[in-house]
Amino acid sequence: MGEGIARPEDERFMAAAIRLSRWHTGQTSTNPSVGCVIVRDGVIVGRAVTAHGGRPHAEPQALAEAGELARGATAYVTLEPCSHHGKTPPCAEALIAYGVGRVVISVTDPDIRVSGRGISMLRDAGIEVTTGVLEEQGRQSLAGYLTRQTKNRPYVTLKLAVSADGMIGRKGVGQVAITGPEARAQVQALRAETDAILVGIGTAISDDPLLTVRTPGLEVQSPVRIVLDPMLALPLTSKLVETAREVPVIVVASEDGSPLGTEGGNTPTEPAAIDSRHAALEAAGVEVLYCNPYHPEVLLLALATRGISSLLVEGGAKTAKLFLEAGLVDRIQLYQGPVVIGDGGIESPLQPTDIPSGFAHRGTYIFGADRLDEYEREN
Ligand code: AOF
Ligand code: ZN
Repeated sequence: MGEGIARPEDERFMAAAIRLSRWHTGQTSTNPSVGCVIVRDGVIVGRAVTAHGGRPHAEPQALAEAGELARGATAYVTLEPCSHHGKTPPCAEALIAYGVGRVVISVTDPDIRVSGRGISMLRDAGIEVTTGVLEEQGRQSLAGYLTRQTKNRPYVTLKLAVSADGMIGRKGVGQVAITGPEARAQVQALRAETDAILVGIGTAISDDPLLTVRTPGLEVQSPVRIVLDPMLALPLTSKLVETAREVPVIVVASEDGSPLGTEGGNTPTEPAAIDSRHAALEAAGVEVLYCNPYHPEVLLLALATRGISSLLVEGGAKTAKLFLEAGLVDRIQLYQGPVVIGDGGIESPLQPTDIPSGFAHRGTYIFGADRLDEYEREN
C-alpha cells in the first residue's frame, strides 16, 4: 500500500495526540514523550502518552485500552512507531498484532534504529500509513528529543523578563520582580517540562535563586540546576548549594580558573583555592564539571551525552549573550512587564524591537499585566 491520503479529521485527532504528548514532556528521560490516540468511527477508543521514565511507549498502552476495538481502527501517533527491539518490543509490531487498519504519523523518527523502518513494517503488513500530519506542531512537541538526536545537544530556550524601560534588573539589589504572578506560574510550568536550567555565577550570587519548580504537585519535576561558575565562586550558603541534595546542582568551572567575561569576578584564582572550593562544593552534594566556559557548545555536548534534551537559560545578561552569540539559542521567550526600573538598571541583552535575525515570531500571549512573545530559530 502506498502513501495514504490525509483525511479531513486527521488534523483534529493529531492535535489531540500532540496535546496528550505534552503531559509528560520532560518526564520521560531520554525517550521522547509521544502521544497516541486510537480512533474508531470518529470516536477515541484508546489514548496514551509515553509513561514517566520513558516506558512503556505510548502505542501499547493506547492499544490495550482500545482492546478489540482497535481492529480496523486508525492510530494517530506523534512520532513514527518504533521498529526496534529495545527495552520494549517494537510498537509497529503491536499495531500490526491488534489489527489496526490505518496509522497516521506526525514526525518520522531520526533514531537510527527506527528511521523509516517503523513505517515500512506497517506498510509491509498492509496497513495504510499517512505521515507529516501537523508536522510543525509535532516537531515543536518533540523539540528536545529531535535536537538531541540530530544535533547532539539539548534544545535551548532563552527566557528573559524585560521591564518597560528595557532592563532585566537593578545593580546590587538582588531579584527584582518584573513580571506578575500569572507569568511567574507560566515560567514554573516551563521549568517543569525542561530537563536542565542554567544561570551565570553573577545571577547566582546576586539573586540567590532556587531555580526549582514550586507549583503544588509539580515539585518533583524540578530541572537539574547548572551554574556557569568559572572560578567556583558559588557560596556554600547559597540556596542552590543548600538544596543540592534534594535537586541536583552542577557547577561548570573553567579548566584553568579564568573568569568568564567579567561575570566571574575579579582575578584568576590560585589552583589551591580552586581545589579547596571544589572539595567543599562536592562535600555539599554539588557536582563540579570542568569545561571551557567560552565554548558553550562543549558544555551542551556534555549535557546531551548524559541525556539532557532541553535546557532553559534564565540569566543573566552575559550568559544570555554567550549563548546568543554562539548561535545556540533555539527559542526565545521574552516577557515584558509594565514595571519601570530607572536608574541603576541592568540593560537587557535583547530588546523586543531588536530580535536577532533568523528568529521567527511564533506568538504573543498575555499573562495578567505582562506579555510574552515567543520566537523560534528558523532552520
Ligand atoms: C514509540 N513510542 O512512545 C516512544 C518511542 O530505549 P527504548 O527501547 O525505550 O527505545 C527508545 C526509542 O524509542 C527512542 O529513541 C525513540 O526512537 C522511540 N520512542 N517510540 O514507538 C513511544 N517514546
Ligand atoms: Zn515504541
